[in-house]
Amino acid sequence: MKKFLTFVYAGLFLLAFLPLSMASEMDKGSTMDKGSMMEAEAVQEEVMDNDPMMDEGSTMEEEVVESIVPSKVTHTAQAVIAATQEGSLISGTVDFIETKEGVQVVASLSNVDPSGNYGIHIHAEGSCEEGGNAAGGHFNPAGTQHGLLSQNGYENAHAGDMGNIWVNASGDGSLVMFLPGLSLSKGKNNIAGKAVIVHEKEDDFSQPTGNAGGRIGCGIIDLNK
Ligand SMILES: [Cu+2]
Repeated sequence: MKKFLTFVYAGLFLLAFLPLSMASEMDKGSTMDKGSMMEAEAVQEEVMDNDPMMDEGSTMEEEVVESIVPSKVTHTAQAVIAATQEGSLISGTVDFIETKEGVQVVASLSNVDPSGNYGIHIHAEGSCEEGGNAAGGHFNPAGTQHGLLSQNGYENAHAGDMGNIWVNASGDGSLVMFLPGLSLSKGKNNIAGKAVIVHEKEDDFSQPTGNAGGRIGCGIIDLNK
């Protein structure tokens, strides 16, 4: 019991002070290693699960997204999405903005029909050949099950599991999400040079890959020079 309380207090402490300490760490120019980041996030999630006051899971994520300031950006990249099937007009961009905390994803699609959710993932290979099939399976350096990275984390989702992008009646879709622990420059979660695949159906998060069907759009994540 005492151990558990210590754990909870440590979590609350991190929740209250982590953003501050992270900011000061970065101002000093020192690097925060990924292991301790992941631990901190695991503790945060644990506390949130146990605390009914913190039921709005998206609130923290939105705060992180809003907190990205240009001076903290370390790398950026863009995948230009093009159709993989003849006759399809799908187009768009997926921008990736790296900070020391992770990568913000800003996706924008056009000419997608009909309205609905479309699975969107980072796949393991950097190729859009063969109708997108050359992109291989989901980017999954940790060898985990399929899920939604922003909710399930690296232990229960592939690093490439961005989930779905909602397309409206005009055929336009947009998605903004922050993925802690992804990188454009180093480590096993480096997504630079990988392919983004847009699927023909919704990712229903079933195993092994979300049952999202064929590949209608593809683009390679190219670092911006
Ligand atoms: Cu996919």
